[in-house]
Amino acid sequence: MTEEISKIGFIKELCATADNMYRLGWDERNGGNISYLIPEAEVKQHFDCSKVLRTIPLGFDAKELVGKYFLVTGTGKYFKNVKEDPENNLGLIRIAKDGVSAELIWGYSDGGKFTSELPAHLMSHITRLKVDPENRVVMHTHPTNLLAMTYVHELNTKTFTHTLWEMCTECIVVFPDGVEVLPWMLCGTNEIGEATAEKMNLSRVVVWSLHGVYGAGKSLDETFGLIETVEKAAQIYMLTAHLPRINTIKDEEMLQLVKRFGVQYRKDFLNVK
Ligand code: 2HA
Ligand code: ZN
Repeated sequence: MTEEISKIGFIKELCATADNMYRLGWDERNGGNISYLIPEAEVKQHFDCSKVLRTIPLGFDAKELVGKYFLVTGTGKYFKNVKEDPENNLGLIRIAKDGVSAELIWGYSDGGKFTSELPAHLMSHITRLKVDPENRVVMHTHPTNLLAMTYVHELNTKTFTHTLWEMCTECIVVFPDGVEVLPWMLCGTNEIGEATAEKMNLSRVVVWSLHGVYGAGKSLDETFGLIETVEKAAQIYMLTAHLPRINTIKDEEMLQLVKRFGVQYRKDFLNVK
């Protein structure tokens, strides 16, 4: 990393996050991708935004994001390598005025481009910004236990969420909006992007069955922490699913938690009156 680039807060943060996710074993090979909305004023402190290196077609219409800047992991790039060489593995793009292309301001230095999952990312940003104007991050990753769980648990949003909520006391407080579950779908397409974004209306976490997960949040830390908590719950499930379960967190107890912490939860996901 060159001295100057390593000092830029949002690049340093994304490098640290990708490195952390790689170390957890969630992002093998080129698995996973992150997009991070950076306010224009912050971008302009470090980059000359009048210089466009290249224009890259998006393959879909993102007119609602025209003029917005995103730091995005590159297609085919490994999370393992982001920290060592951010300029090659990351790119800073601005959604062009036409809404269907991206202007490259910095990065993808070997001639590469953004992740093939950009439709799912940008469509999810559009949805989440309507729900929460402070949303800045969309993160896709392959957490081991959550992925394993999609092979052995019913793929139903309500029952999947309920099982996760039962696995750690804090779950219903950390993700009271639950996890939405999508069936297996072909990745990298606008169709899976649209389905993911649609689910993001209801929840900040969307499970891609037999593949991985999407998470959204205000910061890299918050989004990472959200997925980390879901993954921890899935880990407890995978450690106990084959054993007779003699204890659980009851719905009445979860109700005490949501009242104590004052969170809005998916009421129809609990079987209490
Ligand atoms: O970019 O994880 O879903 C690699 C992936 C695709
Ligand atoms: Zn993936």
